[in-house]
Amino acid sequence: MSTIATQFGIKEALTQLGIQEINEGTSTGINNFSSGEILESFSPVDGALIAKVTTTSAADYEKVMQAATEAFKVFRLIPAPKRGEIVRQFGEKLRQNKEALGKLVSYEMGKSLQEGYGEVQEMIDICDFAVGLSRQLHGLTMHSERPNHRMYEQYHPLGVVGIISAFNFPVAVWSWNAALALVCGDVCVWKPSEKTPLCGIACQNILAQVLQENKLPEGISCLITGDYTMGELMTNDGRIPLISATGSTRMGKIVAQTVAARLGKSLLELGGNNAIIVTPDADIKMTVIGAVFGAVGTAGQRCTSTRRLIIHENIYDKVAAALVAAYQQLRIGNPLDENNHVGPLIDADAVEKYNKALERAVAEGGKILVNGDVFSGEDYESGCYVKPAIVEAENSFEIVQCETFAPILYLLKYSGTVENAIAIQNNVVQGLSSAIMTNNLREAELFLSTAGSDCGIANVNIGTSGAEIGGAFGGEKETGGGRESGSDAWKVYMRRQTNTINYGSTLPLAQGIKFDL
Ligand code: UN1
Repeated sequence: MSTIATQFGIKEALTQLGIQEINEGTSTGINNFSSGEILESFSPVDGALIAKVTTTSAADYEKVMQAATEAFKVFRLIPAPKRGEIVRQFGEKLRQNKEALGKLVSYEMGKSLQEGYGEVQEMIDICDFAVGLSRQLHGLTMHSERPNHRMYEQYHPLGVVGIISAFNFPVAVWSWNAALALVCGDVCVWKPSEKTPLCGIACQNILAQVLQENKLPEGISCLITGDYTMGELMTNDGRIPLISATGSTRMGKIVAQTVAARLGKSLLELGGNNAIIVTPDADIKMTVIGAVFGAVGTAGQRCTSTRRLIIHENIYDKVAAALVAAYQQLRIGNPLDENNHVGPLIDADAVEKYNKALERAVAEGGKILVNGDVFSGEDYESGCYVKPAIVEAENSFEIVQCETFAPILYLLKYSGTVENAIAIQNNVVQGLSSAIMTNNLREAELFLSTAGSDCGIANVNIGTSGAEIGGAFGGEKETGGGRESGSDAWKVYMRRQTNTINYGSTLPLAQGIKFDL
């Protein structure tokens, strides 16, 4: 264990979560089996090796799918509220393990400890939501056009749900899918990011304990680890009716096409290019808090991170100055130390993308307002710590049109009415999250109207990130169109069936057709 890991109790956290030096990363629960290559998980916090994982081989994958398919036959017959009880117990175990899991998230992924705990809280919240939902998987009833007939619709479980998740929310995004899928009667096969396999193993261990305590088949929740080739097996697999994938737009396009080729369903939560519009009627103090947290929280590695600020020219200088001053207050360093605001990027590749994006922004004519930098020295040993930067730019810059997973905030100026700002905000290929800062009712309502933001999430006087689990989460355009988490997102995890019952003694046909024999 490294000095930081020892100092911040990572070893104890790993032990509590059942993580050993070498872990079986293929799992259908308690009885793990895996025989693939070794994957090493390094912490971006200090560059230290945390643990090793034996990944899933193609043969292991077959075993997992068989276990999952068998488990579904049992699980689908358990009444939904009883499945909710399983999810309730899982939520309880998450409460008991919140500290340990939050620490592991922070250490393996690099987000601040508070955000690590926040992520586990999202898991607990979605479990609570799913428990209530387990008694509300309603369909509608309709009036039949025929006498003595009744029509209604009902929702049945789909089967095996494949979950492919990203490194930036290594536990919460899985739980949004898994908690809903489980109350819906589905079983889950999860491939976490190869950058955060230990978070996956920790969650799997917690859920597997609940299944074991309830004498349920361990195949109800399966974990597979490895690189994109595992994802390919899943997306091509006709035994998986739904693939829920979170990640880049590039990855999502491949997943969408592969799953569509076999007429499977996919739920995609891909890149964002989220903006906050700041109008002359904005509260500047609130704007600064929302924008800074949105841009530098999780080191700019949320799909909901604020990447663009669209500021009215009359208040542009004032807002820019307030932001520059706020950025001087930021403390960048070990995310386990709660005095720091910003932790490291995930790896060296991300640092390179950050550097390249800043270079390109300048090459395209951008003006640096807050310098970027890569930290070096003893406290930044992993080499992944970067300084959040602010660049004055134009929406038309190629780099501004791209999602760079790093703390780079582009300031864009607009003049005239809010319609102009909305046009800039919508003029990107992505459509996840958006916000407006204004105390002007007309501006706020216009932003939320049909002629307003084209994103899946549109907020007033809040930043772009930090959505609550109760709403449906996802976005339009190249964000992929999927909705996860709250509201009626559960419907995608079930198949809908329309039932018509004739309780009379004749057989009238619909549409008035006569067919007498
Ligand atoms: C993501 O970055 O993939 O709204 C999810 C938020 C978080 C979830 C982000 N609740 O910022």
